[in-house]
Amino acid sequence: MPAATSKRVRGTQVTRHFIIGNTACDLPAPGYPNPPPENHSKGWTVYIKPLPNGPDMCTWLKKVQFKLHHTYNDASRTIEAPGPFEVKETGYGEFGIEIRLYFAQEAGEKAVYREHYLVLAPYGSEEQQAKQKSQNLVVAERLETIEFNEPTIDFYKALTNEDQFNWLKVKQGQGKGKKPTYVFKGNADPTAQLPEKALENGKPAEGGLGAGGAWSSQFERQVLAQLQQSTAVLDQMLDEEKAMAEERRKKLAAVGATVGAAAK
Ligand code: SLL
Repeated sequence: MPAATSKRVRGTQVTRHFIIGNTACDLPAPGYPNPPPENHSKGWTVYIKPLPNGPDMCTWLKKVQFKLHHTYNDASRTIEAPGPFEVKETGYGEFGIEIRLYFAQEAGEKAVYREHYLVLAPYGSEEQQAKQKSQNLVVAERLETIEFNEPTIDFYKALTNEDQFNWLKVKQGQGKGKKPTYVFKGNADPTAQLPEKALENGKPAEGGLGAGGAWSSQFERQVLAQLQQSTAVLDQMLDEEKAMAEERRKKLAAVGATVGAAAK
């Protein structure tokens, strides 16, 4: 019999945004073994992380399994909450990393699958590539979304609890014998929504949208607009394809009619 806690909140949906990505650099580099393993020219870190002012991921995420290329020892790496949900490695080549997200017990949800293709080489415009080379840092990230449909009552409570923003707080000015107070750092409000404008270090970003850890609903709309544009192109191709099919059908019918008439 299902536990009472598995009852679901009908007609409710809770959305969580998060980031999947990797950083990469040429070796040797700080934080990676020096000298690097033989033939390993790159250091990289693949990760799942929350939005800069978003809720704690551990409210919904229990563990993450990263499946690396088979050339790695122990290719399957599992990181338990509280994380950080990341794998730091060295290597020579790019490959697709299979990522499995396991949800908190009370979610009562099956694990979901995502993939991230490791990016090791500088990319983008010439200017962007020059910047990545001079900083010896490539960052390849994308925004991901998970929808919890009709969450269980316990899970819904966790997803709506203020405590999930505690990780954004810092200890402030405690005097001797006084209880420390915790306040939010940065000047952007904690929220589970995407900020309207891209944020960088808690401030509205000046640079490109979605670049360098800046995520916003403005960026989301931009991606949507691009998708709509691609859809329009596909629709047009489909229309053309249909018109050509109709043309072929007419021609065939005409041929059929001629053959039929000749047979009489
Ligand atoms: C390629 N598709 O052929 C890629 C393969 C291999 C990744 C990438 C080293 C692992 C190790 C490594 O970088 N493997 O030696 O531990 O280019």
